[in-house]
Amino acid sequence: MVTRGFTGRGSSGDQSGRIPPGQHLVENFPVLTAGPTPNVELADWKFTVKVGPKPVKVWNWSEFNALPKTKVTKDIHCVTSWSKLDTIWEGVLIEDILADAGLDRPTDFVLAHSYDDYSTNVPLADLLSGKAMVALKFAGQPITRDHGGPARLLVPHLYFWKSAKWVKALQFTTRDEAGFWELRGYHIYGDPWREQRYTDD
Ligand SMILES: Nc1nc2c(c(=O)[nH]1)N[C@H]1C(S)=C(S)[C@@H](COP(=O)(O)O)O[C@H]1N2
Ligand SMILES: [Mo]
Repeated sequence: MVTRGFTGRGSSGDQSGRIPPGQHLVENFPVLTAGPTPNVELADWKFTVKVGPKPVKVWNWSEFNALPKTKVTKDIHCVTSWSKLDTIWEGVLIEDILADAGLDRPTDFVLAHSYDDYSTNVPLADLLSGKAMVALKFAGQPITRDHGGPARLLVPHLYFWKSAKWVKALQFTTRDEAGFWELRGYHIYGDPWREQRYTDD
């Protein structure tokens, strides 16, 4: 049984059990982006939920910001081996997005799409029950552009490549379809506690 360290928020002295195997702690916040950083103006920003090819609901920035907001404090783990503790995010939980779209569980898998043509796949169960959000703020401030602003997916219990920056759509798929890094040798699921870094881990 692995101790995942959900306790001890605010008592950053006790870090035992919070660093997954093969990871080390950082205090800074590294930027990792596969290509150029997109510039998405709030006036042009849109977020879409699709079932297969079919758009079910589209929000503009002000509509999306009117959805219920939730604040979380989470540890994040990048596959390049850094982990950062107690990161503070505010955004809209995926279940609150789906409720506003009038969707329950159309399929079991989701592909997140980004403005830079990045994508990543996550099983729906890993996006529900307060596990994931479309984050709008980091540490009380709008998310900076290099970290995925105006809005990024946050799925902190999986390796951080699953937290798609500049997210523009969640697409329900019938099968678990590999995204950008999953097609390039990274694990289809990416659990840091089981060290699922590469395809065959
Ligand atoms: N759209 C998009 N999202 C992305 C990436 C990317 O290149 N494009 N990189 C991923 C990777 S590999 C990591 S580790 C995290 C890094 O997020 P950060 O730059 O805020 O640390 O974003 C993930 N999300
Ligand atoms: Mo990464």
